[in-house]
Amino acid sequence: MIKSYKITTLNEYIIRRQAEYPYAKGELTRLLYNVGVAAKIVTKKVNKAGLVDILGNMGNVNVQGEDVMKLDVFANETFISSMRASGECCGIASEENQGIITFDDGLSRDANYIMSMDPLDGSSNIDVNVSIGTIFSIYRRLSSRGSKAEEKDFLQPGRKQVAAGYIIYGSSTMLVYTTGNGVAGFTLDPSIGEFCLSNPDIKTPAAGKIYSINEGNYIHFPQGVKNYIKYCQEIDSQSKRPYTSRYIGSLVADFHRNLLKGGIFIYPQTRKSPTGKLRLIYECNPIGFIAEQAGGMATTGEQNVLDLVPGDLHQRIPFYTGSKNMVEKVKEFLEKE
Ligand code: AHM
Ligand code: MG
Repeated sequence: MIKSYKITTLNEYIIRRQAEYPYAKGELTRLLYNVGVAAKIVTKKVNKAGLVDILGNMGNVNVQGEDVMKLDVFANETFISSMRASGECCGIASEENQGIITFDDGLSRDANYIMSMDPLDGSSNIDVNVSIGTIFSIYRRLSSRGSKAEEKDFLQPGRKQVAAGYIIYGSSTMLVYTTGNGVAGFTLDPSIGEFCLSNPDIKTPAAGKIYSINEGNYIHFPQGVKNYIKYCQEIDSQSKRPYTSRYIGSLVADFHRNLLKGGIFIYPQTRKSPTGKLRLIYECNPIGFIAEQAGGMATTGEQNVLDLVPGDLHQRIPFYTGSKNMVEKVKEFLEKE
């Protein structure tokens, strides 16, 4: 007897969700579809990274005499061209580019959406075969359709996000996204080239046992964070402490693990990065939106991340995200100091 498997592909899922909104015109659907396409192209390159000479610096020449493009530059260009090709995006802000990129051809000018992204996050892990990711965030434009996208379109609070997600290039590639109605995860099946629904309606445990922070920076942390780390390491059987410390150094990978297992990710301000290291628009807003949609939360320590109004495209903030009880706890420690 032939066994049949019922799978739901990313595209089927997006189309099905669109049907839940009677006035939806399929614009966001097409945009998300193209995110999936770009993710597959980048996956292919990431998987080949150890085999071909793609890890060299930009400007290097490979054995065929071709210019070698660094993986992060490749990811940036792939997502930009995929968004341009969708015809549903009028501009992009990328962690890799100083200013915004506007798409001025006929179709894109009329588009309703803009995208902000970190095309390849976890740069220190690119060359060493450790999980890396792409983070994206989609907003409705504020400028009028038919005109060029403007910077103000990208400086909206995270609360205004229409969709956000990430792709993790790990032992398998996964795409996790939200449109504000729960979080769903898809795993790429390379044999059929499709993202298949693997984690419907992801909910993060309210209390976890993992804390993720670069403890090498301990000496530079605010006192409240130092005290919280000590709290995580204390013995207390009721709250299952000591917690486990896990830190990959790729936000996407650290967040993804904690999202599924329960935990907290912290990147506070340090003496080296007095306002924090992670970028509000490209990293914290999309991750914060997913955290909230999964039942967790994201804060700067003082304010909910999604309520911040970005001052500039590359603004950095202190970032605490993950299981609700754990984020509330670290906030208590910060408030005491
Ligand atoms: P990047 O955008 O240059 O890759 O930097 C962001 C990364 C995050 O993925 C990660 O959480 C953090 O930087 C790690 O920083 P550190 O090496 O200082 O711990
Ligand atoms: Mg990054």
